[in-house]
Amino acid sequence: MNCTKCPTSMRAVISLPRHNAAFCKGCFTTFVHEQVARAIKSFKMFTPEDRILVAVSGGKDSLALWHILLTLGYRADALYVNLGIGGYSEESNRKVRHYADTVAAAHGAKLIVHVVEQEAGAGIRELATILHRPTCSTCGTIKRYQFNRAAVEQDYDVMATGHNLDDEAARLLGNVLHWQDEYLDKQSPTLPASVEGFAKKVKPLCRLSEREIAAYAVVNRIDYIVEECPMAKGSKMILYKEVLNRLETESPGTKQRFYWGFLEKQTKPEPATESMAEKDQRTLHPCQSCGQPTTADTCSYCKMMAKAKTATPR
Ligand code: Q46
Ligand code: ZN
Repeated sequence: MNCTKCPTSMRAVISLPRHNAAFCKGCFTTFVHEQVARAIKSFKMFTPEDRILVAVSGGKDSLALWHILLTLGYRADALYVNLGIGGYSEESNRKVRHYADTVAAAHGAKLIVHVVEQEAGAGIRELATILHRPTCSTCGTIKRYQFNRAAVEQDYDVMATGHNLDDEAARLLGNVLHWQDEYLDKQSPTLPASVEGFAKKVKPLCRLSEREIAAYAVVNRIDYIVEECPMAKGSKMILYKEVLNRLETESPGTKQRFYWGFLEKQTKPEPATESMAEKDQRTLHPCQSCGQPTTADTCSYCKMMAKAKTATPR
């Protein structure tokens, strides 16, 4: 398959069914940069003057995000929180440091490292056991706290995370399944610094799927940790992602329509609510032919029957 974008028709490295396109290396990189630039602009995330703190984990999403922001010329430093989860944390720590030393440093960007064990006296798993709480909820609280505090204390204008379209669609599905209204309100790709002490938070990868970011990382030779955190096994998020992937295979673009449709609804002002009965009273009147309620002059039943009478039998 060839690239659907460039005149030279280079060989495509990825096909994107939801966009009806296939891209070569160069066009794909441009596509990814454009998607991020669009998200930054349409959700008013930050400007080139702002100082950004990227939350990095060593995985593809956060390292790709750091890479894209630096390539686009933004002032982006990164914060890595070492959770102390055995070999997984050691390896992710190595990947983050490697990227910081070999790529980010040349852009004048620095890496800040927090070690949970040093700050809290124990790693995430031990803390969860002591507190009788699930590891991931303990981890979530600690990471949110550390990132926010670092961003505020070190005067960053905004904190950026690598959440992608798959993450956000899966989270939305979970919130809708349980009708968690207050969480739905917080699903915007830009959350303002609502009160003193709260950093502004943004998700510049919200227009890109997990598969697209993985391809971007490979094409741009970003060395990331492929292994997932061992604590993620069996999580609801993984299940929701699998369900959405099934739907996406059957009908490309489902994930995008689901999440973007939600964002669109969120930004539109609520129309004055009209009850179903009020709407019916406004739009329905008797059919000219039979008298049953209809929105047209003649109801669809009468139209169909009139047509059947005039049609010649086969
Ligand atoms: S890092 Fe932390 Fe995740 Fe690992 S312990 Fe759970 S929450 S799975 S994104
Ligand atoms: Zn091309």
